Amino acid sequence: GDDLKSVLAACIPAEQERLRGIKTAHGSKVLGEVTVDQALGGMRAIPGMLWEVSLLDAEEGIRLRGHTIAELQIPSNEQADSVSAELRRRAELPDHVFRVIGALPPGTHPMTQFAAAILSLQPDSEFAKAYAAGLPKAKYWEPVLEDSLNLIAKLPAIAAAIYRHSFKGGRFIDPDPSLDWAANLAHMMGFDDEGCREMMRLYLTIHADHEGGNVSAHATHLVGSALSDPYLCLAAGIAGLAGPLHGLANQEVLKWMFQVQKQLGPDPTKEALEAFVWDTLKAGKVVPGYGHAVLRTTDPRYTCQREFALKHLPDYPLFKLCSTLYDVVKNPFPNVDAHSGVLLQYYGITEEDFYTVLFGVSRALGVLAQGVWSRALGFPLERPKSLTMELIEKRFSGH
Ligand code: NMX
Ligand code: MLT
Repeated sequence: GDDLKSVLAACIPAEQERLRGIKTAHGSKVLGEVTVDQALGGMRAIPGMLWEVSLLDAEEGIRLRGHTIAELQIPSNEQADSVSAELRRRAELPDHVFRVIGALPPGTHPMTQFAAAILSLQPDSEFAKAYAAGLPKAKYWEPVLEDSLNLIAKLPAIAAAIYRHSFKGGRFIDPDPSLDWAANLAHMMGFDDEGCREMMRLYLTIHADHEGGNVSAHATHLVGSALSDPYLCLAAGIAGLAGPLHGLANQEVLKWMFQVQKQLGPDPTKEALEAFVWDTLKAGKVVPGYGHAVLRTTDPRYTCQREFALKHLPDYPLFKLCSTLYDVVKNPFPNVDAHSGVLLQYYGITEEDFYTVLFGVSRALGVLAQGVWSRALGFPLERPKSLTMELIEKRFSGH
């Protein structure tokens, strides 16, 4: 068959063999040295894990399985339809998930609701059950794939339920079985025009993966290395994505832009905007959406959203503000989060506290796909070495 599981089953043995070959031929070679600065500086650029789904280059940006963002037209129509059908079959959300979301105190941040809803599905984990029943290691990937597909299939309904609960008085909308995964998310949130659907497809594609070291991917990966099931892993990743230096930056960008509009009007001059940026920096705050731990160029995910905006909303005032900001800040360069909220606002998704949930729905694709590979390739428990200041002092100051 050419369903996902059969395709994977057919290519896993060769990849396992490849990994064994790398270990045998190169296992004792040196990948890099680690400086004290790196140990103190958030482990930036230390090569310490495998991540097959995507690879980031500081100058070029992300490649997903070797393809740049601009080249992403991958599946054939039949492949896309088959995955859509597979997800549709698994999409129904158990009633208790709505009750869990509804039971949280009013005002609970959508990302907290998201993590709680994901965890509330964990009792359904096939992997956890199979592991407890003594599943052999070579078969781990099979229930991990099941769990991952079940979870990915349910994420649009979870996200839409959080949206409707938080902002639309809790009136939920049923999925439309004729729609694809992304369009159904827009539909269940209450947005049915084709432009919004197309924006959602773009959004959910470009946020899917950004190699293994970013906070959400690494958190998911780390927890998975303990053989926690995909529900537990994704909840960990989502908790990391909820931080303002990571995924929550897309919410922060909008709050910041609204402050600009409030103080400077809808269409500020470059000079006024520059002064506003300086005020932000002098107040000891970051300019959200700008800068990146790895990228040293404009994020191609930003560029493709800009191209979408130039085509569909060229005269939208918030897009113009976003463009002027680009001209003013330039360095550090804008990342994906500097643009995404502008598109959402245009199509009427105006509640910026919700934006990181959409990032998370997309990010699940990459981190859960890698989770399947991590188990298929038998990756071990992650356990890097930590140090104390005393140890570093003793080692380098000769006492
Ligand atoms: N505003 C103000 N200062 C900044 C910014 C910014 N947007 N970006 C970097 N810097 C500063 C940074 O604090 C550092 O200062 P210092 O040397 O005084 O500590 C200096 O510029 C060099 O920073 P880098 O080493 O290039 O970046 P680093 O790896 O430390 O930080 C981020 C990366 C993403 C944490 C940082 O750029 C930032 O806080 N950006 C704003 C938040 C944001 O947009 N995050 C989203 C990232 C994408 N995502 O979705 O996860
Ligand atoms: C991401 O998409 O994860 C962000 O750009 C952050 C990162 O890569 O570190």
